[in-house]
Amino acid sequence: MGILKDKFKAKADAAATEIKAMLKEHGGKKIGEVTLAQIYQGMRGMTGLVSETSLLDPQEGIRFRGYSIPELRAQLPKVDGGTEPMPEGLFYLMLIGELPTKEEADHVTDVFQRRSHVPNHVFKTIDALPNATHPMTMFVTGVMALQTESLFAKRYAEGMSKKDYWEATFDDSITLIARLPRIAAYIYRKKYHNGDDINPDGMLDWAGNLAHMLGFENPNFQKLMRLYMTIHADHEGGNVSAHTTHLVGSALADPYLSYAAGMNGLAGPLHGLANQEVIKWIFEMQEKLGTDLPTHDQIEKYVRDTLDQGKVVPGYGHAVLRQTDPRFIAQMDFGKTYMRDDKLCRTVWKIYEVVPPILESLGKVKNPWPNVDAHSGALLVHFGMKEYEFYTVLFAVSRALGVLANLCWSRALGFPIERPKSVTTESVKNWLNGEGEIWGE
Ligand code: CMX
Repeated sequence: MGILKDKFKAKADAAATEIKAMLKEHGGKKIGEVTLAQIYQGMRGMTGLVSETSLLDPQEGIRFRGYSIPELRAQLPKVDGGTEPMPEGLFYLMLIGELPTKEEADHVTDVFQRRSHVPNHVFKTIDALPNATHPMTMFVTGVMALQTESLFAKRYAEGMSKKDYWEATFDDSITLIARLPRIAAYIYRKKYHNGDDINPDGMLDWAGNLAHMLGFENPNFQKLMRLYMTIHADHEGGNVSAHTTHLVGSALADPYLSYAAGMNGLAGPLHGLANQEVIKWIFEMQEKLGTDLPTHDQIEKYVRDTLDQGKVVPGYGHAVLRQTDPRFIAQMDFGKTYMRDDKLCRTVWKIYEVVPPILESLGKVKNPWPNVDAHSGALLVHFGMKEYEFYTVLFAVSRALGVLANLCWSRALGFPIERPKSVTTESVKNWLNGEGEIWGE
């Protein structure tokens, strides 16, 4: 077994023993109560999942294994001469539960490098799609084509024992993460650069190599990719992409199938696709107003028009967060360091002043503050990546780190198939009238 796998197994065995004892003693304890509104309205605030890799506080934002985003930016290992964390280090932290040393993060880089070869049939499958296909469709199709490589599927078909599920999941997860940058970059070059594909550089780290294969050699773009891949990786377990990956994985679908399912959810405009919607919305604003530096009043009018048309303001609001997303702040900090005078970034910062009071005034929006997607596109445009339909693919590559680390834990802890109870409105009405129970099978 590899070093990372050995460490993971030791941690997982200890955690499984602890959880077993905890459930034996406290398994009957109740956490909260479920209301009718929660059942009908997206299960908000209903605790129903275990996700070991990160925890979201509505006021403070995300913590990965206890570390906030500013702490991670300061404490995670960096490439030599680098300023932003290595996502490999975050993956180690989520998987093992401890901050890695530089050597340990470099080990993850080595493992990813060794496993990064993408078989040719994956490219052929992507090539079979029309060039107008949305990049997220190409990406998920590429992942599905790669599923031929699943060790989990192969070993399950051969009669693998339950006690080995974690190991096949672990191996598939590492291999899949290692290969995603190549698939993502291939799609970008195919769709927007006449198929002028760029070979990987065996000396680069995971995110640096992604920047290279996309065709951006500016060292600050590499820094951006490291930051981007770190902050988008995980947002506890209940968001659509994480929850879907977990749900599909609970049926023992292999990591390729589970991750692809989760990324189909990420491609929804209320979730990850919001990052493309933000830049599309700002570009349309610039065109409509005839300026690339709109005033406060012009933005306010445009926002009100958007709302009057029955649309949401993309990049604002959140189902759990109730403050400005620390991932937005980290990106604003990056922008103020490397592109203080960039007009698009300045517009994003002005929108940040304009939108929250307007959303607040509607009286129904629970969180008027910006989320991660409100800022990411402007940083990419600065370096020349204007093809906003591609942005969610970058989110998806990063999100693999969190959802697949989680899948390893779910299999190591032997979590069962997910199967919550649903009800019909008829049964709810009967229950309200005192004519029977609705719980239980
Ligand atoms: N603009 C306009 N209206 C908004 C809004 C926004 N940015 N955010 C919420 N609202 C509205 C909702 O549509 C809802 O209206 P109705 O009652 O008329 O249906 C009302 O306010 C209450 O919604 P909420 O409880 O505050 O928010 P939800 O938990 O239902 O939804 C989210 C959360 C993110 C889907 C929503 O805020 C939204 O649509 N935001 C814009 C899209 C976006 O940026 N998504 C990315 C989220 C981060 C990510 O996953 O990547």
